[in-house]
Amino acid sequence: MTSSQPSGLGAEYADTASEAYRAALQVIESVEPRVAEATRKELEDQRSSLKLIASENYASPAVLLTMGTWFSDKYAEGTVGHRFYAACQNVDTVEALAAEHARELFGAPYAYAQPHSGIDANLVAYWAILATRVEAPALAELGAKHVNDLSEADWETLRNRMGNQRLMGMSLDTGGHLTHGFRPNISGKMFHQRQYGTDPTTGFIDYSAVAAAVREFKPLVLVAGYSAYPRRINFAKMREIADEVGATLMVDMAHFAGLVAGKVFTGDEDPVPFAHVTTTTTHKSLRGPRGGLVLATEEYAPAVDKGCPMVLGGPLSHVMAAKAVALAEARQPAFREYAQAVADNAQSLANGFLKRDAALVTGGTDNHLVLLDVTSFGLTGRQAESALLDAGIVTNRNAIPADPNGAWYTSGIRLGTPALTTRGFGADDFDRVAELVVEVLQNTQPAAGPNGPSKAKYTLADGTAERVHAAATELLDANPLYPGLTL
Ligand code: DSN
Repeated sequence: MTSSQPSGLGAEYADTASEAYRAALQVIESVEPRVAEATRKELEDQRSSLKLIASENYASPAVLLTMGTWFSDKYAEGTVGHRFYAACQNVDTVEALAAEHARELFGAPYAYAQPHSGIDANLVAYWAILATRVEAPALAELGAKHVNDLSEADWETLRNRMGNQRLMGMSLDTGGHLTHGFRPNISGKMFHQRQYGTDPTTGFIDYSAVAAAVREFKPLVLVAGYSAYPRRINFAKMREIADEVGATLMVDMAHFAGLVAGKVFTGDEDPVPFAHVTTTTTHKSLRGPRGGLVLATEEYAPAVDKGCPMVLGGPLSHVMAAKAVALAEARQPAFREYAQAVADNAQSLANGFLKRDAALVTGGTDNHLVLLDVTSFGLTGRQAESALLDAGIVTNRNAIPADPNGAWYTSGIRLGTPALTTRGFGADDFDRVAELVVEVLQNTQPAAGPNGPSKAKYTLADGTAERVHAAATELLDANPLYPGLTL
């Protein structure tokens, strides 16, 4: 990186990036013009909408450009220095750099940069936990080094043991993720699963209730982390709870990794010192390329390191290179300012809703997201999401605890601050965003479909979409996406 502080959107090298993108699009256009056109259009669309999806962000042009190289052409199954293919020396360099930056940034003993996504990272972690906690001791007990050395009967016994372990994670409707043991997901099928929720009155995690549930169920894996819980977690407490029953604590910090990297979450709120295995995506609040990471203690590192080809297909070396660049950016002091602004802006967004009498799950936030309960507007999440989109506000519908409309239509809207904070939005801008969201929802009415009441149909009062879109455009123009970048 240069000695100047990167803005996050590459304003300091915008002219060079513009030349690079113009040339790239010209080359693409010569082969398949429709792809070049869609690529240009995607930038226009992202520039002209209020992106409030809590899991999205804008990576720097340095990160994006790193992905468009010949690293994509290389197979490199295996791990650094131990590949199933020849000529992987440059892949080794970028993978080792990504892992080094991740270890330094998060203070982790070991980092694995290969997962293609957060779900992949969680699958790698689950297999690593099973391999470390179940497979390795069974092999030792049977005096075998490798599963191929086992008799058919012993192998069957081991397979049964591997397939009969227990996992406990936060339920989907209270903010957990599909991969935290939701029964229809593979995580809920490969393990016997049980879920913990939040306090029905406050919406907060009740640690004594989690402890009681864990004591009763005695999981091998206790998962902490969330996709839609608007509060911080005390990981010291979660580790205590896990230790009481000898469970492995796995933390999925995909949503808040940027706040950990930026030292907003420290002490008991930093999962890395407490978790045996920590997983994350790299493209959410961490502001990197689309992908995943696993951090682990020395105990779990050897099994995680076998992630490819155990669980993962060939590593995306071009994306690992981009992870190295993004993690180098996240180690700059400016990233701490960014992370603090993400949290401050979420406060402002939450206060903006509360002062306009909109209901928030848990009554507010202390991370990067808010979960708006849209039942007070007489709407489903699906109706609210669609009406907001009509006005150029991109959010996603999300279940709320004990959601009466289920996981498809939902009763909530999840909104996050990482992306617009990268654009430069401040506290006042987020107050205005809350005002615009409320204006849309107040002007939206449920409508009937051909067969009667519908959870998807709605009408938006005339002029609302245009009025709100114009107001949003003022905010967007004041905080341009990729300033100086011209195609
Ligand atoms: N899709 C991510 C999110 O939006 O939270 C999690 O998988």
